[in-house]
Amino acid sequence: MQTTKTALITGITGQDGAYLAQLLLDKGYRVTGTFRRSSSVNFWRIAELGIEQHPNLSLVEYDLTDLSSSVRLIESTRPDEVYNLAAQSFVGVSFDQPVTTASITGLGAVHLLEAIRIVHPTARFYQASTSEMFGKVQAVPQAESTPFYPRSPYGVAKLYAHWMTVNYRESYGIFGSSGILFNHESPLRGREFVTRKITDAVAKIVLNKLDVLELGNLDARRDWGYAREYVEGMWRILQAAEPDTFVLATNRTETVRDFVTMAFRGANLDVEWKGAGEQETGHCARTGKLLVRVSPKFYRPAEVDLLIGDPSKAQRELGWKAETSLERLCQMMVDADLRRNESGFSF
Ligand code: NDP
Ligand code: GDR
Repeated sequence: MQTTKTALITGITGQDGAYLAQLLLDKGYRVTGTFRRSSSVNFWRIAELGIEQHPNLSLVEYDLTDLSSSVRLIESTRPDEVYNLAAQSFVGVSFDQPVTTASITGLGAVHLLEAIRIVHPTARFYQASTSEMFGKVQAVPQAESTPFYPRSPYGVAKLYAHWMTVNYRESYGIFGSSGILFNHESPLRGREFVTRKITDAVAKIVLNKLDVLELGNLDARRDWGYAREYVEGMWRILQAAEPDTFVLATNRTETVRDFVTMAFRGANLDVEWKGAGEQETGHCARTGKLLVRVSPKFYRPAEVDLLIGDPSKAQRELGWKAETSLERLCQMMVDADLRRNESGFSF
């Protein structure tokens, strides 16, 4: 059934913002999406989804680090639902830019919560929390009740925003909910993240545009799902009767190495692994050609070794479940990157 609701999405130029905007527009929402002023605005994701010119979509400039802009944004849009997806979201960069990350990813959420409290307290607020808040393994699998132990400035900033969301819920009765989402990927994933870096490199290697893929820690384990399904979970979180916290995950974990093997297989190449640690290399099983090597420059000062989520609360209370297998997701990404690189038009 079509709705007459309105939604505000911060970070519409990102992976999740684009998919969520499409989902809400399909449901009949009027959507305002925010983007940052920059010398070259990147609308390629909403363009690729075909919603850039949608009559129910408005795009407004906004920077999350500015409190007064946040107040004016909420005042002028008065949305039924606010999805706070904007963030400095790259864990690696957060070690180099801890203060910027704290300001955008941590305080930014509080600017929106304050704006809602001051001018529009009936809005429902979704905070994009993350499995990075679990960080150093305290329990397997990780659920809503698992203790947090973030391992990066990004994880710490997100934990602050997470607890502030809970605090505004408990202190002021704001409908503030948090989705603790495990890694989710897609053909629209940014190329700085490992899955897309891998699928883009596989495409380039196959097309002779790149020699070797260089990666950091191949042993890290992640619970990778399909982003399109996760934005549906975000929406369901805000449709619940009460504000709450939910884990969204697949409950399957694989190493970065496994994902590399899977991605090359998706382009009909089998990888053979040799050596260990910084000396580890991946070779074409047929020709012996070097395809992958490890470079310490991609290691992080502190690593999150093992993430695997327990999404049973979301399944029980929201009817949400991840459906797409990692093999299918990886193939989708490889195919998209082969297509883009063949056409010479790859973001
Ligand atoms: P992206 O990095 O793709 O998108 C982040 C968005 O935030 C971009 O639109 C970016 O704009 C915007 N942004 C960054 N800084 C600011 C700022 N100062 N003011 C306003 N907007 C800003 O992230 P994803 O789509 O992958 O993730 C969405 C959210 O979910 C993020 O908060 C992320 O931390 C969180 N998350 C993501 C997970 C994942 O696996 N994808 C898992 C768990 C949580 P610009 O295009 O200009 O850079
Ligand atoms: P993550 O995603 O840090 O989990 O955060 P990322 O894809 O960056 O890293 C996943 C794992 O791969 C290892 N790795 C590499 N990572 C990158 N980016 N580049 C490399 O070359 C490389 N080699 C190995 C990393 O060390 C790590 O262990 C993502 C982001 O979307 C966050 O915003 C989100 O909150 C979490 O997922 C859940």
